[in-house]
Amino acid sequence: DDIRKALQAMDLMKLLEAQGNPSNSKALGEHKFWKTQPVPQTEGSEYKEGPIDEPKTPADVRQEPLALPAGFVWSTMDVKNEEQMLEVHTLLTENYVEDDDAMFRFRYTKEFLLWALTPPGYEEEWHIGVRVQKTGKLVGFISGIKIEIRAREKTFDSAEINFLCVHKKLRSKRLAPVLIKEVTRRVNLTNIWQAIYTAGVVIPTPFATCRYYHRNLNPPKLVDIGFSPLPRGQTIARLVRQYAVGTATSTPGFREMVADDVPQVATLLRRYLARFPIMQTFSKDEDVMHWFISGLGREENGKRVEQVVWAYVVEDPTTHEITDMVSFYCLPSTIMQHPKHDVLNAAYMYYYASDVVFSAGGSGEDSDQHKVKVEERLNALIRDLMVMAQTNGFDVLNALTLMDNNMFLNQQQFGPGDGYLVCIVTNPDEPANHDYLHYLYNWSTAPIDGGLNTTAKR
Ligand code: MYA
Repeated sequence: DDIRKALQAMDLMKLLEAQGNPSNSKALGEHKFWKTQPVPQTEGSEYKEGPIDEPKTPADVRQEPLALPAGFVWSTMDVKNEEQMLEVHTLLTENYVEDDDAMFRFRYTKEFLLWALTPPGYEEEWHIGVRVQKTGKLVGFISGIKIEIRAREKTFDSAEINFLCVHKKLRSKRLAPVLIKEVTRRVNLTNIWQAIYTAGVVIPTPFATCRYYHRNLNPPKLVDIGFSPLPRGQTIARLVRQYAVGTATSTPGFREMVADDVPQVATLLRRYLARFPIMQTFSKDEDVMHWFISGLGREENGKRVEQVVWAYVVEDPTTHEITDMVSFYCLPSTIMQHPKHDVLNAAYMYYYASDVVFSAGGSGEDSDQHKVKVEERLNALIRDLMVMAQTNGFDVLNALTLMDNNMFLNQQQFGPGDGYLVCIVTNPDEPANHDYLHYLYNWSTAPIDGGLNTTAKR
């Protein structure tokens, strides 16, 4: 009832959206909101590498929160507080990203959210909720964390925006632009003027377009739930054989990453990622500690903390140097309306790095011989990662068409998805319904061809 009453006040939203954007009142075309924002407006326009807005200082920024329509209030969320985390978790579990056919919905764990929202230097003020004033019910959320980005030659502090969510009953009321403007304001107040984010929707203007690929690790279940088709003439038993990955890893020295590996892994990762045009820098070792070690499962105060990240290294058996690292994170999806299964245990490829790319190969780095060597090492690493994912009970390993992934996706039998979330398509030549798009706010940079070689992201 309260939501319904508050809804009546929501016609105000249209007025509010013009707040601070005088030009908005004239903007009647497509992307009413996005055309007012400092983002590249058209693809193919000239890209002068750098900020789009004129330089500003925090003193130029509106000091009070944006106005919400009557009946709603802002609420900064303390995700380290169990009750507040539960509220964010419930909102996302019931209302976050779904596929077009409403078969699957992301079901981030509380441990995942804590990991994703509290890296070193995170700002509580950037975890922003909207509540119904009367009942206190959380109905909207957006989050930012601080990360350092390098885009081509330039390195800058940035926000990474994620988990934008509006309760299903409040959709299409222009609440999202208010959340986006409020997070922008709070980020700007800390003298940060750029942001990076990904989305399944097309807005002005992506710098990279990726597609999700899926490696089947549990054929009977994936067929059963309609995630992947059973091709005519094919049997489950044959699929099981086709996708078997074994139970033992094969790279000598392959083992779980531990805290002591952080300095070496950090150096290797930075060097590897420096080859890509746009990346998160991981310039501090504590970033590597957070993103790869803090997410390991453990007992805390007698309670089990679920694992979020699975990270592995290859330690050279003779020199004891770390030559490779590879990782995935766990992001289950709710399977909606299935009699037998209610969760899809999905692993998502995360960062990896290998010193093989720096090894001399034949007559030069780009020689065919060198490429073969790189491909062989990466494929071996991913095979071992699949063994670990399957052994740990994951049904599928997902990967995007970024970094060096094109070197192993086909060989390791990843199939192209029909969306940014789910489903192995029957016809791989069919265009995807959704791509997974990468965006920068207030930063112009030439788009990256085919999405390859961008940074990975949670
Ligand atoms: S991506 C995940 C987004 N979440 C979901 O998909 C969950 C399920 N969906 C929902 O909860 C709602 O549909 C959402 C939109 C909340 C997404 N990114 O309020 P509206 C634009 C950017 O009437 P609703 C993630 O978390 C849309 O084009 N803009 O719509 C990264 C339109 O503008 P325009 C989006 O459906 C988020 C306007 O909103 C998105 O009720 C990065 C319509 O508003 C989207 N995913 O709510 C955010 N979806 O008319 C940007 C819709 O112009 C951060 N819209 O086309 C920018 C940087 C900010 C910090 C800067 C610091 C310097």
